[in-house]
Amino acid sequence: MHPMLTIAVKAARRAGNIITQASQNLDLLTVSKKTHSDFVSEVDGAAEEAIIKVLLSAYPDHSILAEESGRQGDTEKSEYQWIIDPLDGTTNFLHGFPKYSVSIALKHKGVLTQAVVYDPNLNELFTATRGAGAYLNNQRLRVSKRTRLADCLIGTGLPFRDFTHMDAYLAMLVDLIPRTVGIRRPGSAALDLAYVAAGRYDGFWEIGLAPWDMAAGCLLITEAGGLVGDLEGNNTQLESGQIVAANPKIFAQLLQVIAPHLTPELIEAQRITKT
Ligand code: 2AM
Ligand code: CA
Repeated sequence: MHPMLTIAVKAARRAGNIITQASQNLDLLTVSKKTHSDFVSEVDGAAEEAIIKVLLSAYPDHSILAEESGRQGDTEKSEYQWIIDPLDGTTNFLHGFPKYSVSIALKHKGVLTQAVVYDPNLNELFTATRGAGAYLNNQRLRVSKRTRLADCLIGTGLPFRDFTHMDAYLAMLVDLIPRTVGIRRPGSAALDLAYVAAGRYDGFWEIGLAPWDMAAGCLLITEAGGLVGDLEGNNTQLESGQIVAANPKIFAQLLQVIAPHLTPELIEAQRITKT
């Protein structure tokens, strides 16, 4: 295992332990609201602190982009940036709904090179190193082999905070439901993307994500032989927050169903981030 991935795994497991311990006493948690239906607990903060401590004690010069504490370090000076979501699926966690994960990715000179998504409930550790493949625990991952959208299980996320694109999103959903065998919405985007890498889903799409929700999942998918892009298939997903991911055959078919429902506003969001 690449030494930087080993450190990331150590950090993810440490965060996982904090989260699991707290999950046994959910009633004791102090919860606050960031915005509408966007919650944060002290567990998010404690897990993030533990991750950053492990990463920075190994690599003190690296910079950080993390969900709760934002940016740390100088991205101009450091070639390395860790992108961290300490608890992806906080709402699920707070409800005792066991679909949440820890997500840690590393960018080197702007390119994703290491990825970890850890599910503490199933003890599933998804890892990837650029050029060296994606793994679930010690098993090599490949995206699914399905070639017809009609045979596919597709994951998504419903808008929960920003409802600007609700109508366009619902039009995509309505169009996709009868064209697939089913749509799922568990609520941890990082874990959903890991499931695309593992071939559990054949594809996934969502609007309005943050880079820490997606960074690790994107590398897992490409290293498992899948494709990731924005709603037009371009490479702006980390900036625009609009993402489509799938095995290579299904990727094109998903884009085709989504295309008629793209609004000027959705396209504009992808253009702005391209430059
Ligand atoms: P978070 O728990 O780290 O905030 C899925 O739609 C993504 O949106 C998740 O990765 C989740 O990340 C985020 N999210 C935040 N609030 C949510 C909510 N109320 N319902 C669903 N997802 C939410
Ligand atoms: Ca998240």
